[in-house]
Amino acid sequence: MKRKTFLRSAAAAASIAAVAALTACGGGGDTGAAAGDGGGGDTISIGFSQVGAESGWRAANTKSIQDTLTAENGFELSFSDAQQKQENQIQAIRSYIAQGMDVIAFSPVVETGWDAVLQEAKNAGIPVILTDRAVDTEDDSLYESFIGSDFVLEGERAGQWVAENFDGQGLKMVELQGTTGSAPAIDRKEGFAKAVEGTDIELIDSQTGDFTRAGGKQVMEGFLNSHDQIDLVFAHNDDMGLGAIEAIEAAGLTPGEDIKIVTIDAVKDGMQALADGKINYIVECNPMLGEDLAEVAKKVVAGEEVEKRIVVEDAEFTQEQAAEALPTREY
Ligand code: GZL
Ligand code: ZN
Repeated sequence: MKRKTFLRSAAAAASIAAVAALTACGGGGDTGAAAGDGGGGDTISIGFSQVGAESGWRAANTKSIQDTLTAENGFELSFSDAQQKQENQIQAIRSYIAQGMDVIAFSPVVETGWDAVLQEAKNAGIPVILTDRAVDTEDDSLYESFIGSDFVLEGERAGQWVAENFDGQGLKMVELQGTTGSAPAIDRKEGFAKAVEGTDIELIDSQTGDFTRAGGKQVMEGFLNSHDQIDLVFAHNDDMGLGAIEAIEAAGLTPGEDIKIVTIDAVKDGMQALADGKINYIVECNPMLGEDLAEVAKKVVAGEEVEKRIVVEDAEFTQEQAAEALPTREY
């Protein structure tokens, strides 16, 4: 049978031309052969596994990453949303390894269970950058850098404000924890508890609302049903605080007055509730990590030294400060 040599050779010629064009446009003698090379010359291929879309903070963080890791900034971004499931993140990281990305970055939904997949990335010669949340690992050579906030300090700052303003009144407090096992939930709880040690504020209940509004509302409804005195809510993020406000109002109480609320994040909706007097204090958690990630990724690909831990600045807001800050707030 006549073989389709013509078509095959035409196809072969076309693909050779295509590869030649690619490497030609790559300039700088880029062979595209190096492990993990996206093939496109000085464009950096980066795979990013995001926790999910659980909160206003996460939306702002995703926007910061997608607005910065753009083609005009020299990146080819592959972005995936794990719907807050660790197995989805591990799957995404494995696919980035298989695609031979130049860099992999992710925000680990929980602290533990990453060593195996990080070792696979290391074996493939693909550097990994952590953003936002940290991992607990014995071997910190498994990632190049962590970029994010100091969550223990955020918890401490929220606790200090509560201690300064509410000690000595015999207040009873409930806590809406973030995602179980996540660095922000573990560290914010630790920092806050340290700051209120020695005060007469009594923590009467604590449960996870998984960083979502719905979770915060549901858990707060439960707290209101099972406790006859609640004076104060510490919510690990604004979104759970906003859910708690809905539950408190549904119970005929006034949030910010009958029940004081302190949260962490300072996203727009939280700051609006703060300005409206429904929240009493917010410690910021800066979600704008895109610029730092882009800078660290470029250095890592260029083989330059990068800092192991890059801590971003967080502010804090009273109700008056929120009203002032809102008009110009970026997120
Ligand atoms: C903190 C981040 C947390 C936010 C929540 O850096 O991981 O996850 O505080 C978000 O709003 O869901
Ligand atoms: Zn830890």
